[in-house]
Amino acid sequence: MFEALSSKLNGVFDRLRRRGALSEADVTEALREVRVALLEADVALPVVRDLVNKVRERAVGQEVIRSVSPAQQVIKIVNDALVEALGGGEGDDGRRGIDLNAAAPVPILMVGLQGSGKTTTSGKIALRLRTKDRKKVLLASLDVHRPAAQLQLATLATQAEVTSLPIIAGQSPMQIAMRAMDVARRELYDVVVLDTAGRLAIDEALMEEVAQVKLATNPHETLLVVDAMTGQDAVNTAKAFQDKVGVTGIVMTRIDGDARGGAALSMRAVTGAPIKLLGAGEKLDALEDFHPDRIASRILGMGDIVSLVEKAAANIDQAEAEKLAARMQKGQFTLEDYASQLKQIGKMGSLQGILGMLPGVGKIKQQLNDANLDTSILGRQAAIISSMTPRERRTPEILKASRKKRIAAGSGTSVQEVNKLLKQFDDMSAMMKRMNKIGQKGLMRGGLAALLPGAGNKRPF
Ligand SMILES: Nc1nc2c(ncn2[C@@H]2O[C@H](COP(=O)(O)OP(=O)(O)OP(=O)(O)O)[C@@H](O)[C@H]2O)c(=O)[nH]1
Ligand SMILES: [Mg+2]
Repeated sequence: MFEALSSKLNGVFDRLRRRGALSEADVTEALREVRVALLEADVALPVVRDLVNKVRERAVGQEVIRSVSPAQQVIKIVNDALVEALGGGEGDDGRRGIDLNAAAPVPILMVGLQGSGKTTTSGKIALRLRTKDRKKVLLASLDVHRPAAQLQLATLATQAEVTSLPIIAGQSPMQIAMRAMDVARRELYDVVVLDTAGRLAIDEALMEEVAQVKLATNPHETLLVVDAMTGQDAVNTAKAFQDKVGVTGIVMTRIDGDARGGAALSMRAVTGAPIKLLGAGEKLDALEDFHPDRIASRILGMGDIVSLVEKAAANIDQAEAEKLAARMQKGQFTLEDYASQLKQIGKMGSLQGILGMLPGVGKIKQQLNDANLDTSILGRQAAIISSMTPRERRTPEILKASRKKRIAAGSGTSVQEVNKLLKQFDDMSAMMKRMNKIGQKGLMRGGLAALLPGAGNKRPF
């Protein structure tokens, strides 16, 4: 969803890079373009103004003009300001999920406009709480306005393998809510998710009804579900719900669509409520944590290494990962291990998808799409390694010209490619030694990122 904004900003920074040294006028001009890009992406005007002013203040204070890499400095400043505007810097690492820190049963109230995704998100949250947090969850639909609404939630409950409150015809939303809490207390549920009917922000009576339910159930979280596709409207909606009902967090749905990134940026600033979760599809497992830093870096086209690592970690065979990590820690990482990491990367799916998350490649993703990069690079590197003898794999130092020639011929590649692979492997080993003390997680992260073209020596994070 953030691609449009991302490529806009990339254009701005490309120009900055080409210029080298920045004059103060350049900074002002860059900020004007950033401002336009943000506005075009539907970021609310006051938020844009704020961000631009902050960046200008900081940039001048840090003497961007005399910096060695002025463009990088501006990117950093814009990025930091974006993260802040997105709600970063709060909580542990700036990310916040659902807060369940209250006496059970913890009520969670779902509110939002018609069709924003409340019922689907209720199901997603139930699934997540049951599986990840091992909570006993009760789903209850207070939607008496749409005939099939309660059945829809019951179906989702079945899919998520949680209980839904038995439907009793003729009850009011308030009665259902009270019954849900009652059942939850008696049957010792940990969490009760109360799904409400969609309403129009301007419908006073319905807004009043949900406000009453809120008063009666005293939810620990009141989550406003907004559709990212509504852009600037999402901000107005959020504001109306915040004023009339009061919300503790926002769930932004349909980020899998081609929505513009701006809504996320304005949400927090306009409502004061943090974005807690993202809906990324119709399926029940399509629920993501909101990471301000990641979204900011995606907006800037600076990549999203953290989600890359997560994606990788989820696909890596755990036992193998642990074995690898142990070897890395002992400094015993060999080309054989490298080959096995290559295989893991193959499992992660298309390389294009992974590349898209790496710094600087977001904008060339388009061109990569038909370049068939995935199989060719990984396949060739694996072929090179399998053309080596076991001894060569263990001690690549013995690889001199003649051996390299043989390997190149054996793998159908060139000596150049063999050299490149060895160089990459060297960089990676060196990095691993440096990261020795950071622990297993850090090691895996470094190992994987170093494997990917272009990420190796420049960003040994
Ligand atoms: N692509 C995509 N579709 C979603 C997402 N969340 C919900 N939907 C779809 O949006 C449609 C409406 O979702 P619901 O969960 O019924 O929305 P609601 O807010 O409960 O609707 P009302 O109760 O009628 O107000 C359904 O077809 C969902 O499958 C999402 O994150 N991505
Ligand atoms: Mg619904």
